Amino acid sequence: MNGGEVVVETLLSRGVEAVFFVPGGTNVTVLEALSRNQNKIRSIPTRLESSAVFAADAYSGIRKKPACVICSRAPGATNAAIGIHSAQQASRPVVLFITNIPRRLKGREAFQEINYHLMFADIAKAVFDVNSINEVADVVARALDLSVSGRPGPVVVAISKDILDEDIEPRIPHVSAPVRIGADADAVAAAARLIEASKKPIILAGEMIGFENANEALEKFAEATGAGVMTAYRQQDSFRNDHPAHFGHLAINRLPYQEEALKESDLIIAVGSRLDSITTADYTMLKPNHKLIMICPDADAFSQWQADVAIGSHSIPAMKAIAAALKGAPPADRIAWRDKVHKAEVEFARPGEIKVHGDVDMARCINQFNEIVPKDAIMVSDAGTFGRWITRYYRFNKPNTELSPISGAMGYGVPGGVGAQVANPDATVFVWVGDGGFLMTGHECAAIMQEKLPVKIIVCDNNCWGSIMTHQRKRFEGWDFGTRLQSPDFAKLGEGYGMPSFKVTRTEDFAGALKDMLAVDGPAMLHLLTDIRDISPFTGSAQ
Ligand SMILES: Cc1ncc(C[n+]2csc(CCOP(=O)(O)OP(=O)(O)O)c2C)c(N)n1
Ligand SMILES: [Mg+2]
Repeated sequence: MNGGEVVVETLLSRGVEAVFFVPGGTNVTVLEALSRNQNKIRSIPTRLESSAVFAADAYSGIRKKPACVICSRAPGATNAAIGIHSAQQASRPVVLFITNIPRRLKGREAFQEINYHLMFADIAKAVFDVNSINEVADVVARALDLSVSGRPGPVVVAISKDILDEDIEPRIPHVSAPVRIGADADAVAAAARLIEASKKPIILAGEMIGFENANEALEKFAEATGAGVMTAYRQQDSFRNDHPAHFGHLAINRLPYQEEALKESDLIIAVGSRLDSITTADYTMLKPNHKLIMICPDADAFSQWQADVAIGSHSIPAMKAIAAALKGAPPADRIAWRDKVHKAEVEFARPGEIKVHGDVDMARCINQFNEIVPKDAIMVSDAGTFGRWITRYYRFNKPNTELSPISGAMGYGVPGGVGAQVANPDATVFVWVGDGGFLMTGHECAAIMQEKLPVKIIVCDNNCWGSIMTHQRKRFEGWDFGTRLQSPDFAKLGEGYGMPSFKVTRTEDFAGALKDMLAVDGPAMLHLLTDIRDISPFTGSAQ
């Protein structure tokens, strides 16, 4: 077998089913081997390496298993870096294979040479350099295993082209048993006592809930404890929004009712969360009135917090064990408080409160979207303030339905739609993207068409980089610079790619266009024109 075949055999041994790639002169053998295994590993070419990594991130978010990316050396690898950072922040097991310059040229700033250890040191779980053909299978297997162990994350593997061209009869390492990290009995008992003593407990549901398929277990845990549930940043699908324990989403904008609930609360139970900066309001969320129970499979995450009970565990075993250790049902006053806070969340998500200036009221559009689109549709969102209308008004009532860049990387949306649809070919996949974000990676409509992926794209066009314009105006009243955009006609652009496209300029036309879009048997685009004054639903008026 040549080195490329060894790579592919090892991917097959680990059950890898999808590879996203941009071809390069150095990865010919790998792609040749992949081309012969299309029935086992679907290999999707994207038009840019960042798109390949975003697609892999989205894929692994839905399938909860590693997704691979193949790109070529320095120019390809640097393009891929934004996606590796994003996968790190989202805890997604993406394995990036960089097919590298020949070994004999290394260390002399040869053509397209970069030191990947230095380049990815801070954003990958590990960077492996394959030194000989003998190591290929071992290193590839190790990279895949590492990507999903503990807290999942991206791993980078660099393999020189000359290694890939050599031949060997490889020994593919056998697949090790999945690592289960369980809860310590003493810590479980201590957690149960803290919960029993609490008047107003809040569960904070982190990114591991979705990845570990712990949504149902979380619901049971919430019911056993009587705690409210706040979902961590961009984890809105981790807990049913219509559940009476739902306290909303901890996002960039802190909401008064959430602040109030946190102020009143005496116990935070962080489950499957590393307690990232946005979720914790830049690490300021915990106050002296709070006890903290922290459950996380990554031991390193505990060093940032002074938990009262620290449980190094996956979510399901810890939640089950704590629930079993609780004496009795939650008291009535705890449930009454929970219901009160949930009511405030329901009010907050009711459209009509924000006065808009233009003819499109995004709140009402999302409300119609809630009614028309199947609840198990996957919502892929790019970065941008248009997304706040979705996070505020869309009701996530099914697991596995939210994908967005936890890193805030623009350009995630359309490639994320590619990955989501490959991960679940039967799902209705919606991509929400701004006019700014679309022009970063919207060209992946070409991949959508070529791969026949029925992704539906909604471009929220406010003719500006709205998020940044808002910052500018907050700092210097009435001033903006470099944030107004002269955007193309996105509906025409969609047609250019070959997808039926619709344009909406008034709220009352949205539902009809959405239905038309859903009736398209294949990809479709909706160009939703909003007013430049209606950027955000968070400041009284929409601006
Ligand atoms: C790759 C990248 N570049 C720049 C930014 C900074 N940034 C965040 S949001 C934003 C504007 C988004 O504009 P658009 O997609 O039109 O959405 P809007 O905010 O207008 O709804 C920018 C430039 C970023 N997050 N990611
Ligand atoms: Mg915009």
